[in-house]
Amino acid sequence: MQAVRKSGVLTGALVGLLFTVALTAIFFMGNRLITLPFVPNDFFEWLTRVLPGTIVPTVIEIMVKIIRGLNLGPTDSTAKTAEYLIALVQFLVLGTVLGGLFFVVLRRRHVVNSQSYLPGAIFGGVIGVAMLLMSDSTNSTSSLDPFIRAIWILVVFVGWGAVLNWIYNDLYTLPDTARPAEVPAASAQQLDRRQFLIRVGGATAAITLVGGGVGLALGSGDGQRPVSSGLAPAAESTLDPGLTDGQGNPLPNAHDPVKPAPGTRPEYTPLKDHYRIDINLNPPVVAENTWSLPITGLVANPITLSLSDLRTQYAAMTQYVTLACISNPLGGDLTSTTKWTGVSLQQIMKQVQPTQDAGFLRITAADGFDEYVALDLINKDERIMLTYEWDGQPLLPEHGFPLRIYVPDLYGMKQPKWIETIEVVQDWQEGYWVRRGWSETAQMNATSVIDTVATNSIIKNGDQMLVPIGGIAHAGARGISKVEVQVDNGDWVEAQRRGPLSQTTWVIWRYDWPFSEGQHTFAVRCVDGKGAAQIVDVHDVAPDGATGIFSVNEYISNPTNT
Ligand SMILES: Nc1nc2c(c(=O)[nH]1)N[C@H]1C(S)=C(S)[C@@H](COP(=O)(O)O)O[C@H]1N2
Ligand SMILES: [Mo]
Repeated sequence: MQAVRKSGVLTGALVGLLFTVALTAIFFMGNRLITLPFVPNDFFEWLTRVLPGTIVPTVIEIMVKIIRGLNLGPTDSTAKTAEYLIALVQFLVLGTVLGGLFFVVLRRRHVVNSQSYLPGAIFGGVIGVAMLLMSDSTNSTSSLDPFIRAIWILVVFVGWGAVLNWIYNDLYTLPDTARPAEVPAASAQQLDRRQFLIRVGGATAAITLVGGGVGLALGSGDGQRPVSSGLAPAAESTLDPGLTDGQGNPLPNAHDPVKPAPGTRPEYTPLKDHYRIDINLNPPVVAENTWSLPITGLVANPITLSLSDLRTQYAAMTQYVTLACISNPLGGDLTSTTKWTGVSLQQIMKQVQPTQDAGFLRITAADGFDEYVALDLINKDERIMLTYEWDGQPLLPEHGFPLRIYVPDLYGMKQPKWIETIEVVQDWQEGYWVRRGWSETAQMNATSVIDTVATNSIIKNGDQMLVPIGGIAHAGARGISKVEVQVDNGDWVEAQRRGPLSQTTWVIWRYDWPFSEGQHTFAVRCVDGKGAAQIVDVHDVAPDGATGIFSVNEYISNPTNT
């Protein structure tokens, strides 16, 4: 094997890919068994945080469009699934490239007679160090001691590099005497290589099956960490499930005579269906017993609060809130309503006493997210609160356990979950998404949506037939003073409004439309509580949130008489 015939790049890439599949299976098993870091996800999360400017938001926007365009399912969970897939593919591509690179470099250096695994082990070690730094900076797939995590990642990558080297040696440093004399050199080597790769492929498949299988069968894995609930099970309720909260308590507007048109989204979102948007594949793990909240900076009286301090030392406040993501397209499902409980920041600011220079709260979160809130705003609005419960339960891990903030009227991007620190500072700065091109103010736009044209719930009114049409209207904390519906470019007709759960939630509206068979276009618009009409100009979500008139076009056929 003296002559260097091929660069080795393709062979190296193939071996790199196979071993990275096995590597992924090993990381998966470690993660599921004892929550060792799942490096492919950590690598993905690291990348999404360091990629400059608007690359990530643009990718998200395209993803949301595809999901909605192809009707692939709920936007948030489908997007997360897509992200997991991207994370996996990205990691495999990286392993493939590194495998090719490794072979090329050894070939270039004419390493043809070595039986050492050292170059590979070093190569793997260098990648391992890079990976453990990335994994550490995201810190979201493992709750284990950093030292154990580091050793695990290093050992696995050193092993990966060493086996890469072992394959290289076997493919490219076969002694000439091992080859039958009558077979031409090239084909003998190719035969060996093919057999060899089949064996490597087999071994890889075995590791992958065992790792993946053990991981799936035995592990509890992350994302399933126990959540302390400590609450009595939901009481039996005789009320319509759409009219109670998660504990079965009647909602404040349960007796409102205006009922939602059949098919309208639930006015109070079941907790499990609340949309979820954040920069993490798996929610950060925050343990209640080690968590505490330092409130420091420009204050006369810095304090540190535990979760139980927050629960017991301050008056609790409960508010019904509709949250929306600035990435929610017109008529989209990235908006939900639930009951938030926490402590008004006015109480806490009174206690810490910001100094003369103090201007803003800088809030940081366990996942590296950060945002700023103006003290002026807090002083004006007692509803701004540190929130520890949703729907009468401690926050779920994916919704920010143990603590998140509520700031009325602003999109979710301004409202950190998993809060870790609050520092009172003098000057405003751009928060996480603002630095990536999204709105500085992020005030919620007024929006109205048709959820249903309920042709199978027609109401007979004398000889008239009425089709209930309905949906939601929302304008942040500004309320809704009017909803109007237009059919086929006719006059705008005012719809009925159901009394909302609070000033800051969406309003359920309905319009009982006099039926006529045929193709029809239905449109809706609203006016906010301050008299400002919904913006009709069509804008996509970036950078200020979607605007425009929502409409549906449908063929309405004569209901079969029964
Ligand atoms: N720490 C942290 N907080 C965050 C985010 C995040 O990525 N990290 N995403 C924000 C965005 S963009 C939205 S829309 C809301 C969504 O909250 P939810 O997932 O609980 O519905 O959380 C906000 N708070
Ligand atoms: Mo968002």
